[in-house]
Amino acid sequence: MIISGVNAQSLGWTEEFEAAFAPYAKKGFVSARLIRETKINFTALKHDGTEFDAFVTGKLWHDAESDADLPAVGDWVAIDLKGEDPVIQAILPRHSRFSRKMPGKSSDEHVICANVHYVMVVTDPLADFNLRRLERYFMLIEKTGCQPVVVINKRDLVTEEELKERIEEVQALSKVVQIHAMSALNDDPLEVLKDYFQIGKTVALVGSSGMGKSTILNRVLRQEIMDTGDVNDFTGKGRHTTTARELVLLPEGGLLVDNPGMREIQMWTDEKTLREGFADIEALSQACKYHDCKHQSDKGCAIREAVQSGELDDERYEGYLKLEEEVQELKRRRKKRKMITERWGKRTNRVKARNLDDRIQLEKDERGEL
Ligand SMILES: Nc1nc2c(ncn2[C@@H]2O[C@H](COP(=O)(O)OP(=O)(O)OP(=O)(O)O)[C@@H](O)[C@H]2O)c(=O)[nH]1
Ligand SMILES: [Mg+2]
Ligand SMILES: [Zn+2]
Repeated sequence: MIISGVNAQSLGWTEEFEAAFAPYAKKGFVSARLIRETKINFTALKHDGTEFDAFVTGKLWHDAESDADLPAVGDWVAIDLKGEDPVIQAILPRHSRFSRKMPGKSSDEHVICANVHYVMVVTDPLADFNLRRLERYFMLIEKTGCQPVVVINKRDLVTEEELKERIEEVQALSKVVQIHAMSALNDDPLEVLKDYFQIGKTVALVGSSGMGKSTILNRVLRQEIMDTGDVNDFTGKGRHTTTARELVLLPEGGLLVDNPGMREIQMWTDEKTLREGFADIEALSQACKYHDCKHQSDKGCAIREAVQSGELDDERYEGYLKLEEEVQELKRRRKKRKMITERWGKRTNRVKARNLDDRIQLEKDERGEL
């Protein structure tokens, strides 16, 4: 399929990508942006609007330390078109990526979309409206270098007074967030959100299932490309209407990624971040009598003394004791992922196999079964 009116700029190509791509251009690879993810491959879009399926090379799999090192929708990649199948050889450095923690037990990173400028959190003013969850979204967005936008959709379901209250509550949470209230059914989302739909700028729609993300996308596109549907959000057991992640070009310029509704939106972490959270306690441990102090029953433990004197909170101390366990768990999962990746990689480099547990959790979450 060829999409007309596409050029490098409208797809978000910049001088930085051009520079990063130069060594791959020498090898005869082409650059393309990933616009859709399926179980085994990606759909890529070239600067001229040509769409094609591409597979991930075994080497990328092999070198990936975590999920974040694998391609995601929104990525610019270098593709080798010379063989039988187009193969993604490299990911060009991302200017941003919006991630969350993998659903389920893993604390690993799940990249929702790469090279995003605005993350739009869509919520309603009623049952879904949750300040703690919005706060988590803001923390995640802050980590990525994208700009947060909150869309309070379905304003037709509340009074002006109630709506005003909701807006003020969100405002109080963050100084940098832009807030828009609308009804995707009665208002024109393209008009309300026009500041974000600019040539070459990528907007990601996120939020719980049934909030109207796909309705917004369809109206902005002036056509029904995404299924929309009623979801029983009180039980949260309803099937999600959108099941795949897709980046689309808007007729007026700009790019929009619709996402399946997400129930879990938590921080992902790595060893450094885990340790940073306990920097004060690690500093205390310098004063422990024994170099290999386990900070439990050892004599002369500065950390335990701080707990006894009330200087250090008991719960934080417990949390610190679990830190090593958590770091080890993180490492164990990475190793497991790598092994599975290699096994699958040997079988076929076409199959994208994340850590199997993660993959299952991810799919459950996106089908609304979590
Ligand atoms: N009352 C009202 N209903 C709306 C509004 N916007 C969307 N809806 C309805 O909400 C339902 C869910 O909309 P979708 O666009 O499918 O929601 P979604 O966020 O894409 O959901 P998932 O794909 O499951 O994540 C549909 O029945 C829409 O018609 C609105 O502004 N007001
Ligand atoms: Mg949808
Ligand atoms: Zn100690």
